Amino acid sequence: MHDRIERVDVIVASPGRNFVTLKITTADGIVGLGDATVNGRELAVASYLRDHVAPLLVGRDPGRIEDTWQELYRGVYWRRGPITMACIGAVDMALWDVLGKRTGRPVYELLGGRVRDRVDVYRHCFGWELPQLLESCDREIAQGVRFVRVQSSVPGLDKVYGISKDPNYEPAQRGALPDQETWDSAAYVHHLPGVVEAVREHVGWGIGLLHDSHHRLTPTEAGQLGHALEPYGLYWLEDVTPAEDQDALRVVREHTRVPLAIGEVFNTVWDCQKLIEDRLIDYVRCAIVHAGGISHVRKIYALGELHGVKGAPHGPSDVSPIALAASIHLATATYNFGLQEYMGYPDIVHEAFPHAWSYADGALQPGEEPGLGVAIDEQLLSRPEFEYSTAYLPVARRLDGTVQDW
Ligand code: GCO
Ligand code: MG
Repeated sequence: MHDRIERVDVIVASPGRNFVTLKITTADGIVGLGDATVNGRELAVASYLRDHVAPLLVGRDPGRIEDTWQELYRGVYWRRGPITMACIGAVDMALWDVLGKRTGRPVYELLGGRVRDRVDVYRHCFGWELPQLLESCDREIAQGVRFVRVQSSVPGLDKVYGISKDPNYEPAQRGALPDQETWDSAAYVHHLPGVVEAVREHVGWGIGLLHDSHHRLTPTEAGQLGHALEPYGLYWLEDVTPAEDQDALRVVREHTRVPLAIGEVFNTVWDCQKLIEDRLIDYVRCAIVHAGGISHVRKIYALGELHGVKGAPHGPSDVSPIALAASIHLATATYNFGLQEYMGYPDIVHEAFPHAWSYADGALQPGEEPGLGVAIDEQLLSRPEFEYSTAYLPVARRLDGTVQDW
């Protein structure tokens, strides 16, 4: 045994938004960090970690990363799901962080070493009106970004996924209850192609355009939308149908040649096994945090490599700088990585989680610090203004009042 886990702490704090962080400290004084944030269900992950996982970790060899993963997954019987898998993901990240610090190597070197010079990102561009959307694209492109996800309003709807007044887009809203939104798929499918056409005309053909439908369409609607978008050469259409219905993507594929990306809500390789093996998607979007950590997402990418599917991980504001670091390290060492979402963070989040990874010219770099290269400023986060309070994603209903996948 090289070392043993001595302490396990769970830090729930809110530097602008809620984050759950796992901190593992070893007998040799090495600290490993993992992100366990599940947007809108933070206290469930915190309790799972504190009450059920921490006692199992104390005394263990932190170097047994795969064995710990298997025990937390298979040894519990009640497996899978976002809460369980985010907790396993946090432990896994923290143990890779410890291993990196113990060996003095950045995690990407432990994963096989560099296969690419830069981890390209896409940025989230939005505007209620077209001129604002075009400005938002121009701002990113001027800074060297080559891939933009374009999100726009829909006539007749007063709130839409992906759009906000705040330049730092944040879908979770503080309060005891979720906000309510109305949704109309027909208006959206009718409106979007004109928006994408205008953006394509404005930015030219050298920029990759993406769009997120946020799991809202039926397979037929999704097929129609994909077909209508084909002339504008989308880089990908994201989350077109509710992700758990893997056969829906087969129907979408029959109607359109637009590249498809899905998977930010997947938690294991089994959630996307059919999609990958049957080549029903082009990009798999699992986040390191929600799909069991580096060890498990690595297996998802490996399955993807066999079938021509690339990794394109989720990277919104609710994936903390720790999980983003894990994502960058894995992308740096993975041949069939495609594109990283990078929504960015307000300054206070960068201050709360000082990090070696860096962003410039539309790309991320892992940095050369041992481990994941991210710290946590616990003193800053202990200030009363950064205390956790409930925040929820909105709930959407269709025009007839039935619940719509948000
Ligand atoms: C994305 C996502 C997010 C999610 C958010 C939910 O592709 O960035 O769709 O914006 O809505 O992560 O917590
Ligand atoms: Mg998405």
